[in-house]
Amino acid sequence: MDAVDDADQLPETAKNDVTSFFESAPPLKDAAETEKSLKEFVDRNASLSVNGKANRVVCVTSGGTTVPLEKRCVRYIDNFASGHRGAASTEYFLMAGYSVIFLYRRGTCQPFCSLLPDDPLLECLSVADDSTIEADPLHAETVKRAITETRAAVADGILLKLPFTTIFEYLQILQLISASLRGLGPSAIFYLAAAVSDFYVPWESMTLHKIQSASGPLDMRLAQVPKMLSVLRNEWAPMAFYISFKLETDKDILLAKADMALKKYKMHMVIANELSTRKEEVIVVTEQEKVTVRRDSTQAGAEVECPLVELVVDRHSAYIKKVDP
Ligand code: PAZ
Repeated sequence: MDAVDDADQLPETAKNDVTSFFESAPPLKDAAETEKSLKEFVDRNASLSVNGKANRVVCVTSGGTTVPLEKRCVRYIDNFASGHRGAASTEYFLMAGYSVIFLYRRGTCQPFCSLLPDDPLLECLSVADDSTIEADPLHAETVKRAITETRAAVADGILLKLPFTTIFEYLQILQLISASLRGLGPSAIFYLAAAVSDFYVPWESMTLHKIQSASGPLDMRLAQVPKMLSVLRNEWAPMAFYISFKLETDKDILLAKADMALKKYKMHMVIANELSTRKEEVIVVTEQEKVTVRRDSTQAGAEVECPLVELVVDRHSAYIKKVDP
């Protein structure tokens, strides 16, 4: 039977699904190295505590997870996420005094790099007469900012960047992050902006070699990714402040789906957005309110993440006051 008496506990089947997902996943490369950097990062931020309260840390997830179809992966299922939301939000959280664990899809947008052209290596660098390489004057300021801001944040121990590609890596690293943030209690935020696959091919049923087209049309059954948000929220780091995102292309179902996620996963905030307008506006859904947050279109370069992060910081402060006065 699925149901349990205590609403705060997860049904046994959900826990078993999660356990078997992790047991059958390929081992995470560099797991020990990731754990070590997380420990150093969190210890450092705990030591930066003010008035006995830990420094605030946010885990921002960004970009989309891939679903490999072969173990020696040639083909995979992917999604549209560019990582802009996560990268821009990271900048605003850093400006607001938070430390950020940036869990991002390899190759997607990076904090402080949004103004760089598409091919920064070829477009931002030029070769001088004496063959030295220099920044093209047109992009010099942007390049300088990207390098200095990123390096300073990493060197100061307030930005930790952790890359993922597959759904397996994403969930494994998220579990490590939650274990290290658990001790920070309400000072930690999970800001889950990544677009995470709902379906996957379990590792044990995946073919080793490239799928051959000679065998005719591909008939493949995908399993459902276990509802990791429940486990994260209820078991891995239950005192943290949770913000998940809900993306739809049909605006008629968007708010109902966001409301459902709020209740089902006991999120503190769900950010509802539509694919085509996601850079212009989002709707912040909480138990008490629905607030539309818009980009300031009168300001060149203004981003919706600026007022959005401001609102999140405000609600997080109220949460900390409530649970840890
Ligand atoms: O990465 P991006 O800036 O292109 O897009 C951001 C987003 C739409 C992926 C994010 O706002 C979001 O809604 N993430 C959750 C998607 C989902 O419903 O799974």
